Amino acid sequence: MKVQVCIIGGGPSGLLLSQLLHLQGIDTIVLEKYSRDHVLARIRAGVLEHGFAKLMREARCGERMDREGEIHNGIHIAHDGAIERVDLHKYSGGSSVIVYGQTELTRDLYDAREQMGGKVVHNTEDVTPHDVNSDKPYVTYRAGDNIVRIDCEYIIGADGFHGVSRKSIPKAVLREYERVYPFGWLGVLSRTKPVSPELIYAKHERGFALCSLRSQVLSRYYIQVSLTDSTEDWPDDAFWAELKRRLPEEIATKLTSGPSIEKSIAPLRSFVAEPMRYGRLFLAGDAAHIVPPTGARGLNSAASDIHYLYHAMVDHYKKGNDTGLDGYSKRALARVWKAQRFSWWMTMLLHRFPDNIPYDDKLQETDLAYLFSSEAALRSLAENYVGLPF
Ligand code: FAS
Ligand code: PHB
Repeated sequence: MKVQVCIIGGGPSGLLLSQLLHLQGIDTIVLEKYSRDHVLARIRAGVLEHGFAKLMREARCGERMDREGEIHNGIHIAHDGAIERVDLHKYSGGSSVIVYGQTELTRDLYDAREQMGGKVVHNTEDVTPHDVNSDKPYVTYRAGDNIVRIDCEYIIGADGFHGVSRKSIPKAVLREYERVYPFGWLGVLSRTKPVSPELIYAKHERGFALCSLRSQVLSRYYIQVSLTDSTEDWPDDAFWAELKRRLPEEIATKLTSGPSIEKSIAPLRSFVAEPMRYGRLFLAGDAAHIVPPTGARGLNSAASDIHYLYHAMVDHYKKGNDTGLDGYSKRALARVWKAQRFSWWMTMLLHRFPDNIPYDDKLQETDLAYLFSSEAALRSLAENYVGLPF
């Protein structure tokens, strides 16, 4: 088979790019390792930048997001028993975020691919990029006993952190930057009324906590846990009790608990691979960079990669102009590192670090005190949270 662009990975990055390029008449195929149901069973991000939402509308996939998603104009930060609001709308000059689950967003993209007759192949085994540093790259995968070959002009590695694409870039070329945090996030999804109409990020001496939501009947909560913990160590009652301990009294008494319908622990890491292009192979999303979810940047950084790749591909195929493709890695990384910085800062600000010396704890307190005493600091947080310009 021959296509113009072969996309490895059927997560939000790969599907969004495939949809956007299809609308421009550019032929793609998406190769996904797992089934559609497996991909849609993942509970991940929930906050969308306004730039991402705009891209979903351009991809003609924004209808349900705009109908069922919630526009949030603020977040709250709880610390030392108090709770303070960050007016995102005011301090970002009029922007906001949309709270809409990654699961639903990915479902909308799959539906749109299907409706347009898009080529998405599931359960592809041993996907392997070949000759990526030549002008005739191709990808193979195993379908049962058959090896299927896809000849293409470009390969997009949108196969996440554990994918094959990044690993196919020679070590001599690839530079990896990483910071691993000494804790994880235990996340619980429950069919309960969210405790707050806006997100609450809580800093507490027992550790971080986050009150988020997917809808007015579906809540998403997180607590900071040790990396040695397992979900078995956290039966529902223990989770709810610990969450309430970390929230201000006025919030804890209002919190509705219930059976968890999903419970998982995600380790926290900051990671960037450079360059994001090697020959005809372009990396996008988690395949090239990971952030701790404290800044709600993970999915949004993936979307900015897709924004740059989409426009670069259109310029290449429609105008024969390769400036975008040649500048993709530099441009995408410039925005990725800003999301890295913001996510690292939010993580350092709001988590309990077991090895902190008293001086560090004082700095953390002072960082929070400065934040809520300075319009400039609030504007900086707000503009990063709603999404920096593409
Ligand atoms: P994805 O990982 O979503 O998609 C890659 C796809 O490639 C997957 O479907 C995978 O099955 C497929 N694939 C992998 N290897 C392959 C191969 N060899 N061949 C073919 N296909 C292959 N972000 C937030 O903002 N908030 C959160 O709370 C949050 N929670 C997260 C929790 C977890 C556990 C994880 C891992 C991430 C979380 N994130 C969160 C970040 C998340 O939203 C990612 O940024 C987002 O999924 C990135 O999308 P993709 O780049 O499409 O990668
Ligand atoms: C979520 O709703 O899953 C969520 C929201 C904000 C974050 C991280 C996760 O910073």
